[in-house]
Amino acid sequence: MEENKQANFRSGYAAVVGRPNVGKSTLINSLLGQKIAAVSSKPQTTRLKQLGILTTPDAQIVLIDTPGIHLPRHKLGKGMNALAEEALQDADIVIWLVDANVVPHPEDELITQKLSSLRELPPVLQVLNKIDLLSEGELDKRREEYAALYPRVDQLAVSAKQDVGIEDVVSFIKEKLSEGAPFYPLDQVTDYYEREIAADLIREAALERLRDEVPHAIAVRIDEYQERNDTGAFISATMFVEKDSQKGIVIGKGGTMLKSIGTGARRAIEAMSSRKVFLELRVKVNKNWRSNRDFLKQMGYEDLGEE
Ligand SMILES: Nc1nc2c(ncn2[C@@H]2O[C@H](COP(=O)(O)OP(=O)(O)OP(=O)(O)O)[C@@H](O)[C@H]2O)c(=O)[nH]1
Ligand SMILES: [Mg+2]
Repeated sequence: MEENKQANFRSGYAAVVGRPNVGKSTLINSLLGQKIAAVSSKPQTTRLKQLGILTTPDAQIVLIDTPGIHLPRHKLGKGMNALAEEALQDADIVIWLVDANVVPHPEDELITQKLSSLRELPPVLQVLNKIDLLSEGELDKRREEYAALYPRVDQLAVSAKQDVGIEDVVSFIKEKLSEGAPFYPLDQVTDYYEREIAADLIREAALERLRDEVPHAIAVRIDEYQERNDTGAFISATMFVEKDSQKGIVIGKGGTMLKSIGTGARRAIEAMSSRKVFLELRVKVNKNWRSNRDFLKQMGYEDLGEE
């Protein structure tokens, strides 16, 4: 019996791609039933490829979260697109997420192009997200508009935020995967270390509280991450911005903004790690870091500085 089960085990990589802000990271958190990826209402929250590993009794689905595919304006943006394309090349199946509330955008056509240029075309599932925000009639219209972007594409409709339709996505992926052994230990949920997730949760807290270009000019470096058994964890981090004026905005009048970001981030890290956290945050200027290849490398955006 046990052997039989093992023989039918399926495994593979599912790349989750789409325009910025359509809900890719939310979908992955929902599929996993826990928060591993930063989510915010601002586009370009995800900067790196992050794995979300979903293991069930009969399958292991390695979900690849990717930065939103967009029209880039600096080295960081170009590199982010390149990472999303790399994920497409590694994928056994592509989950193409779109926002069902808006009509297709030129950036969606960019995705059609990228898919068409792949040498080996994996199965593609188009997932229409955020259906909690629209009516049945509108959804039918949107299905057609998005289907027109890609010949004979399979579609499902979900609300990643409200966990609606998520099981169907899992079933669809499982059906398309080939038999094979798991790639990762059965209890592993991501390839990120807790400190990397913490850095992203700090950035998420800043993204939610700041406006315009400021939040995107932030990079977070964890300087210290220490377990203190009796009091939880001590984390010290630096938020880098590109200009003095941005530093002022991030700190806020009398330090109120920095305090609010710190409180929000601390709560999110506590929820993620199920223990108390003491968080120390500071802000520094690193002029135009998003175009600085060495700094991008230092920050772990490894290959993002390449032309
Ligand atoms: N109403 C509603 N909002 C959603 C849903 N899914 C995601 N969102 C919201 O959409 C925003 C963007 O979500 P993310 O998961 O960060 O989107 P993303 O595609 O990963 O974005 P990038 O990493 O910036 O490319 C957040 O404010 C989410 O709460 C949904 O099903 N319904
Ligand atoms: Mg994301």
